[in-house]
Amino acid sequence: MTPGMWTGSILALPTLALAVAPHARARAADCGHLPRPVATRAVPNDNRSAVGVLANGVLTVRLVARPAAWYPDGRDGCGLTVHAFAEEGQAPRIPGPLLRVPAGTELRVTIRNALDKPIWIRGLEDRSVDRLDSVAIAVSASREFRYQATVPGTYFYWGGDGDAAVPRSNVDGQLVGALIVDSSGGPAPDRIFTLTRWARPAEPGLPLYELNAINGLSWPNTERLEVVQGTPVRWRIINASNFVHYMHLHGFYFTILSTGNAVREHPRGARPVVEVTEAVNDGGTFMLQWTPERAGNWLFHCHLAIHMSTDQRLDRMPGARLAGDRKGHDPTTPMGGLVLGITVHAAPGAGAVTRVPATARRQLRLFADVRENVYGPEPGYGFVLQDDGRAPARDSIRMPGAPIVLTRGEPVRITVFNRLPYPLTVHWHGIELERSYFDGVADFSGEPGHTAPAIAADDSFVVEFTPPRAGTFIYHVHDGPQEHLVSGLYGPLLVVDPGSPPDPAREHTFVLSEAGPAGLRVKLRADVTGDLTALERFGPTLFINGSATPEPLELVAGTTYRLRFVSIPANAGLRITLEGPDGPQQWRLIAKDGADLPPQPLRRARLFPGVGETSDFEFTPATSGELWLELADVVNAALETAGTPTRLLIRVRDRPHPD
Ligand SMILES: [Cu+2]
Repeated sequence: MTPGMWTGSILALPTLALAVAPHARARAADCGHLPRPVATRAVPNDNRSAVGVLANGVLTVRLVARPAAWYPDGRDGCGLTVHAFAEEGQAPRIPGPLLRVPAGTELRVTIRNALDKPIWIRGLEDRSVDRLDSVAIAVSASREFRYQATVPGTYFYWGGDGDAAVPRSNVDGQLVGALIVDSSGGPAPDRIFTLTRWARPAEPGLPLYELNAINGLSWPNTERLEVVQGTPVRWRIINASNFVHYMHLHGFYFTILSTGNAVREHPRGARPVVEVTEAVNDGGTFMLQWTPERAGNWLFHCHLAIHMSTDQRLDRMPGARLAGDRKGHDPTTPMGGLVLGITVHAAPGAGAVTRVPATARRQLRLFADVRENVYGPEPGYGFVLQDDGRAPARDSIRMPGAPIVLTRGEPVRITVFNRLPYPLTVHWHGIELERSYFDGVADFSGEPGHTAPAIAADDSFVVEFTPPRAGTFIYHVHDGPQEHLVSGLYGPLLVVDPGSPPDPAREHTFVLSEAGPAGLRVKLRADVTGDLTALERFGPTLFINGSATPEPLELVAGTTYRLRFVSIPANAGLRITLEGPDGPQQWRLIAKDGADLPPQPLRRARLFPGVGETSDFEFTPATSGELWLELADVVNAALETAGTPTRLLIRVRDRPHPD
């Protein structure tokens, strides 16, 4: 959705060699692959309390930049030596101490450099400027930053080597802190979540590796949020890293109140976007608000498969004893990284969810199947709906999964049969489920003490819900190795208004994904080596509707179509364009993530779909001729593409004349 984001290199190439028993479980983490940190342990910072002394309109703070031992996987996890900020005389904090003041406050922030190199500080100045200055502090020197904070907003400050426009993912990647300037009305109750990143320095022979954290911690050690049903929640998200993230909320829509970066915040004003996934660029910020209307356990996470995978945990990095556990399902926690768990407690007096008897529900039977040798020697997976009295053959797969078409307000009961050789989870992406038990996060969805397990091999699981909103949604495997997703475990989920079934003559759905596990790996390898020619040699690395060579489509000139785009790659940055011989076509965005939008202008037909976003457009081809829908792989922050795009030919016919 958001142009300007970047979606290039995913710096992790998991080793595939070592296999461990699927139920192997580290007690204390095995950290022999990492040097033992020697610095003082950093305290994870939940950004709840600001530091400094505020008196007579002046905030006085003394900070020190120093080495710190960071434990993103919690007390018993592995540690890294990084650079971090501390209050003078206190333990270092990751992320750094929160600075929070009312607009008009004078800040007097002293920073002492206790690192063994000079550092450049950014972000400690008023936001009446267009770009931030870097201010150097020599080794062992101190410097006072003194200014009046006049512009309210969600900002951050950071240290690093010279010209870094955003914090890098090197040893300085945790040398960042949130800086909030509240408007004169005072702060609304909120929470602040800072996303930071670390990547292992490139070394010959070592696979590149990255990890990401929320307020200094990686799932399952991230804070478990406790909120009360019916009470609105307001969060400020600060992407203090050099990579884009696609932040997705389960079960609820949120409203974007503002977006911005370290310099500027833009309120969204009268026409806020309502959605379930927000792309936040490197160095970007956003503020969201949502109301947890339904009790239970829910998630907020980055939808990049790699950023929510166990690879994010230090005891799973390449070279670690547990590395390479790619095929097995880890029952203790099948995720890691940028994942927050939220428990919504029932409001006092809130009634139970009304139960609709199974017999009053529309019944669907959905099979997860496997077929050998679909991607070369590798199997393909797929979701198949039973459409007559008999179960489909065990090796019948569909790419992408069978479209599931539901009716708004009609209770449905979907029995999911797992015919894969390992446990399965299915998430109903964008659906406002009444009960989190059906949400598809293994051993988490449900209520504390009553959670849904993964669906075991050759077992089944019944999912019940009543979709309250018509739109374009996704269903997909949730936890587990990203190879499962890209091998076919995703499909479009359409909800239509009662009495308006989808009109195949007037609407088309395009599911966008990676070209199977080989396509995923060639991309990861190209990212790691920086050698994009591997992409060229491979051919198309992306699928439109499960194919790198999709069938042509026929449209009729002068007819208005609804085009639904479902973006569900594991990690790829995508660009969609619709062009004819005379150049780009024009279309009108009508819905995002399944939520209808207020009237939008006609725009150039180009889209940078984020991972886990859906977009619906209206398109009216003007004249007969040939058009191309092109799906390309975005490889850098400048939104440049590389490799062989996947193209779908659209033949536009003249409207038949009545004669
Ligand atoms: Cu991410």
